[in-house]
Amino acid sequence: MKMDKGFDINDLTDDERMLLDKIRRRKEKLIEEIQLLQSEISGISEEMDGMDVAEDRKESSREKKLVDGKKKFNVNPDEGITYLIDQGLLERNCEEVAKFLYSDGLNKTAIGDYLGEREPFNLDVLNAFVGMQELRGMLIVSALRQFLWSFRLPGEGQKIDRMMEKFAERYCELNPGIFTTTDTCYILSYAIIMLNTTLHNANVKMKTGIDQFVSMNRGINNGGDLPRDLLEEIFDSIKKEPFKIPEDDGNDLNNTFFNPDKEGWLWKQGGRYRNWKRRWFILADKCLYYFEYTTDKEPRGIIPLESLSVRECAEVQSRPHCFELFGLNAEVIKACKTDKKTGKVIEGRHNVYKMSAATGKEMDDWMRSINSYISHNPVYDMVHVKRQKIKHTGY
Ligand code: 4IP
Repeated sequence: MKMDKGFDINDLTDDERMLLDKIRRRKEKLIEEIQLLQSEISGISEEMDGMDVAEDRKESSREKKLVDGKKKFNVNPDEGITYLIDQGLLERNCEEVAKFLYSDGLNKTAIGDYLGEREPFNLDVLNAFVGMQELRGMLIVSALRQFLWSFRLPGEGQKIDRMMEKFAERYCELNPGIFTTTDTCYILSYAIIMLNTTLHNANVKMKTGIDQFVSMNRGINNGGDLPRDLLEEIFDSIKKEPFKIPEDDGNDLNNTFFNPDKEGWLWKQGGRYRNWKRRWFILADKCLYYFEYTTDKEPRGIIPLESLSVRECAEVQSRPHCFELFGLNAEVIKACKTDKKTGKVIEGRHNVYKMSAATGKEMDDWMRSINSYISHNPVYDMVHVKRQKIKHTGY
């Protein structure tokens, strides 16, 4: 082959021509294959683009349904859960539903309502929900803070009771050896909630002290006392930092325990001698206590409010804004007072206690507060039942 005058196919030998043909065919084949591959690639990438869009659409519709489900749940928890299950977003399984109750965007009142239902499935969900609370190694007050923040306790006594029982069981299971029984943990939990009220409610002027808190909890550990160190630690924790309770609209634990106890000056009429004395009154533990001075340690008299009623009454001896406490039968009201001469505690001698407030508003406030104390509170009854149970277990 001569290359000096340029390339001429006629100068090629037969063998060289055949080789050149072969190379050409191979090249064409390769080009064909490349074009085929390119078209396949572009087909696949189009397909993939299409799939992404479908996936995005699917994902966004899932998201939307989840948001809808949460909204429905917040209005009606049962309907919300049913919707999410029907849409395939939630399994009908108590563990899965309990897990869902910890997700963002749910109303804590709705969670509390759902967990408080008596249906077997809801009870299983409650079990699973409390079972997901990690309370190991926590001081009971911290455990309670965490528990009461995860949902809002409903107002109904039986519901509160079920939830607090579950809390006590879970706490004792994860922290064995602190309390003798779960009832102890249950009673102490309520005592802590009440302590929070007395320490942090601006309307309560006579704050519970550590000694009072210790004595309130005497005998609750199956007849024995809890270590003072533990009670002191709880007391300090609550004093330093009040409970954070999810905000809401009303009829719930906040009304049950976080209602202001009341205290203030009132004029009281004597029993036998109908003179009027200005006394400092405190409403607490279902009793009305009265003191001569705000700083007195011992009350002059104690009026248990159980089985009493309150009503406004006409002006007495020109005293304005009068109201009275009275029993259903006109007998002497069960109450006690300190006898001025002997200093001994004696029975009261009133058939009716007449009080006079400084203003009409104060009179209304007192009557409202006393009424809310008098009206039946199932939660107090439940705590009372647990206390009785502990008392009668033979310790
Ligand atoms: C007293 O009058 C005071 O009013 C007592 O109120 C009252 O007791 C007595 O009623 C009444 O006789 P004197 O101070 O003139 O003795 P307080 O204890 O707040 O000082 P009550 O039962 O209202 O506390 P009788 O019923 O105990 O006599």
